[in-house]
Amino acid sequence: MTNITETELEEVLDAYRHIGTLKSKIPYGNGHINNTFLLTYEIPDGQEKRIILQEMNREVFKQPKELMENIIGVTSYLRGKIIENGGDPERETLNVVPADDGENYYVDSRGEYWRAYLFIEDATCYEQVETKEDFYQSALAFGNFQHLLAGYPAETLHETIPQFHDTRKRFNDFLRAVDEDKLGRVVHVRDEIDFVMKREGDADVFGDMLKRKELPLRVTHNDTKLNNIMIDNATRKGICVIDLDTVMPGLAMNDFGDSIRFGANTAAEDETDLSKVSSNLELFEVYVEGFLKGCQGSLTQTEIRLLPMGAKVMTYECGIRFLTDYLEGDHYFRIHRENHNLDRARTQFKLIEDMEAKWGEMEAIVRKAANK
Ligand code: ADP
Ligand code: GN1
Ligand code: MG
Repeated sequence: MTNITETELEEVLDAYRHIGTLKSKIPYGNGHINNTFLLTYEIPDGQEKRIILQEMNREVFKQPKELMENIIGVTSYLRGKIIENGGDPERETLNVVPADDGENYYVDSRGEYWRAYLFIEDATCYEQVETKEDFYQSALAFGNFQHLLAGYPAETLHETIPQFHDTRKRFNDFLRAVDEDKLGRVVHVRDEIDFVMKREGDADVFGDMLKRKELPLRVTHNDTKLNNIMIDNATRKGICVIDLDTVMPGLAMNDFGDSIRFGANTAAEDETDLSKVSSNLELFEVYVEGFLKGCQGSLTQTEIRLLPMGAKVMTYECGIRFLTDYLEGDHYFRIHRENHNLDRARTQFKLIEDMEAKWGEMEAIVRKAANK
């Protein structure tokens, strides 16, 4: 990710002049990966039009053209489904706005890739759950997203980040970072390293089952944080799933699990007071109910049984990724303060301890919801 100057941004804005007269531009959102701006234009009829402009993170997404092919493929497919169901395709999926030259992305003179989306109006991205009902609606929407994409030709999707949720690979990358200790930070995180090492077995649970063909690969979102869904301000429904950069073949439990990791946390992902961090079982329960309903009976018994494991594995993997990035000098996740990735890793490990203490209850909640 690069820091862009005003002149560099001007060049990009110049490539989208057909939208209207630019009134304002502000950095936007709390994503850790892309560089996002909210643009407000005046259009010929005198009205305002808002656009999301993003610089794609090229350290993370090495093949931006292929990434955009995925986005266009998936959003066109969803558009068809939304129209079939009588929905509003301008609000219920992302819509790429082409540049002046008609391309779906713009490459600036530094070689950085940009894209624009219609801004989804009258809807909100939450950083933390405010009501149980909102969380239920987000579960319904993420479950339904997976259900809607069940017929998508998975073989046409590019793998935008190879082995994205291969937890064993993440574990091995972590071991390498510890071994190399490029910044001499290992000495500060001995306890965290021990924590990860003790749970090494969790890195292989899903990978081993996949090898034994006990789990189906589905077209999944793979980044199902609460702030990757827009909740309609009026109806309070999960109106649109956004951040489609990682839509790839994956596991249902991981989509479920990443939502629990982030949304059922009683504190922020980067909370430094760990006494505030726990996994809320009431939120876990509503999410299980919403997700099963959204998937509309498509999950196998094995997948359902493994939902708690999905929550644990996603939290473990994410904790490992934050800690690895801390050890390697914070080049992957955007940070806003010193030790930010370490703080994020610590919240993940606290969540795991809490889930381990609540394991029986989590399994009972899933059994109850599955038998309803
Ligand atoms: P990142 O990969 O960095 O997380 P996202 O695509 O999730 O990037 O975008 C960052 C934030 O920008 C989102 O969390 C959301 O708040 C906002 N955002 C992104 N796309 C839209 C959109 N089409 N309409 C409204 N807000 C959006
Ligand atoms: C990143 O892009 P964003 O902020 O929605 C990351 C996820 C992590 C998450 C942790 C492409 O999500 O995998 O779980 O941060 N996305 C990518 O908050 O690596
Ligand atoms: Mg995001």
